[in-house]
Amino acid sequence: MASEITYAEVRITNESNASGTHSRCPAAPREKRIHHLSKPGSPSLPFTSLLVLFLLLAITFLVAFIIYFQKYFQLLEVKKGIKDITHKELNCIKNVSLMEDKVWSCCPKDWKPFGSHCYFTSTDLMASWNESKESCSHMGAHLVVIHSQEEQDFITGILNADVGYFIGLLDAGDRQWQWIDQTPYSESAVFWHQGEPNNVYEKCVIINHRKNTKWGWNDIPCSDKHKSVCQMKKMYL
Ligand code: MMA
Ligand code: CA
Repeated sequence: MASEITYAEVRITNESNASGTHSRCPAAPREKRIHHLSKPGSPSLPFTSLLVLFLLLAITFLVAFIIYFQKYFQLLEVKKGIKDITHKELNCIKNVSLMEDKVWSCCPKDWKPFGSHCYFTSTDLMASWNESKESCSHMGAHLVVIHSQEEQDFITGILNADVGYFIGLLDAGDRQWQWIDQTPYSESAVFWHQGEPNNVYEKCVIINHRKNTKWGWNDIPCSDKHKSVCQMKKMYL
């Protein structure tokens, strides 16, 4: 009996050890784990998320602020540009470009677009080189500057073969050819008629059509009266 009791006691001890560890142990650490998660975590976790949220909000505000001011200044520039435009009517085309801003490229009405420029042939009476230069200038343009075969071909394509047109090329002295927009004069892109330039006293240049050499340049006296071609940069809105 006594041994049975002892056995029973032992069993109980064993059972309590065996089942107790299995049943209480997961409960005890679970409680402990909850305490660990909630006690130090309960003030820091929401605090961290609040901090992250605040930082995100701050970054979003900052980005929005920067974008807003960028757009604002862009708009100011466009407005200033529009004020500077002396032309009442523009023809614009929407550029198929990935560039987000300044999508529309415009030329004044009656001007012809080519590349990044607009071209205009004088409709008024013939004028000297200086008068022609002034006339272009009043329209926010300058006498045409030609830097490639493509440009030369485009320009001659819009001209009348029966008359001559002043271009923005000038002899600064001693056959020092200078473009009116200060871009360099390159011997690799010149379209002089055969035998031209031929006279040191002819310091201005026209583009005209000759039966033998077709379209080309000729140096002439600046006081001669001719039509002219004006050029300006396209306006981007
Ligand atoms: C001729 C020829 C040119 C010159 C002009 C001046 C008609 O062309 O000599 O080189 O510039 O005359 O009018
Ligand atoms: Ca000449």
